[in-house]
Amino acid sequence: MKKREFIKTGSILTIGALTVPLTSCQNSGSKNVEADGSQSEGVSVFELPELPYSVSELEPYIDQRTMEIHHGKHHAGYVKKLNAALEGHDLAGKALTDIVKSVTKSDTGVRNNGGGHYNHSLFWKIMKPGGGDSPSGKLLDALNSTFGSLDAFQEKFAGAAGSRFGSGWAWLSVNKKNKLFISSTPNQDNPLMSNLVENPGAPILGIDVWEHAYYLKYQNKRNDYITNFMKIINWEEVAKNYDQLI
Ligand code: MN3
Repeated sequence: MKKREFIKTGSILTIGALTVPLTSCQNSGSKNVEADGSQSEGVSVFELPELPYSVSELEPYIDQRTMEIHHGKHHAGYVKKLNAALEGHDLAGKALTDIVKSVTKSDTGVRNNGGGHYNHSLFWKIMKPGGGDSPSGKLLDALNSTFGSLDAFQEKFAGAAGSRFGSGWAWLSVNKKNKLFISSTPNQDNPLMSNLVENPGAPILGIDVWEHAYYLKYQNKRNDYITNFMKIINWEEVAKNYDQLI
């Protein structure tokens, strides 16, 4: 596929050996009418995905004001800055997953804002009002066999989220051997960034532990936010992400 060709991301993206489920990061192409009347495909421009619920529906665990600012200002800012960073860039026109997977340490604008767009697009979808029941099926089997029990998984995941120094994320991912693993990354990095992370993989669940994700409600009590996040995990969505990889 040509670099500047419009690429619409589907529900499954194949990136090397990893297939990554992500449906909400689609970019939109535009047709440009040239001076001779012919049409050419425009470079894709990313858009802010809509939330799959209203800004108040994750109450009382995540408050409405935090959601309004987090989605409407922070995520929107990553999208806007990503589009700006991609102007004239080699990665312009590529699917978001390919962009994220290709970033290098020195490519700060694409790294931070491509990661920011990808991470938040995943994050909104793996939460839901009234979520947090428990996983089932193949994912539950894999969590049990990898971590010993669901409780043990949650404890380890909460530990990774709680001990991330400064801003960043904790992840549950699938590696190339189809094994689950927990990791955390600084800033807007994520496990797809194989040039940057120690343990590469495809994330299926992530928690944002930047202060902007919880500070209005929880102030310095990050662990309370992490505990409450567990109550709104959309395990069906996480299982869907897992099943698409396995
Ligand atoms: Mn955030």
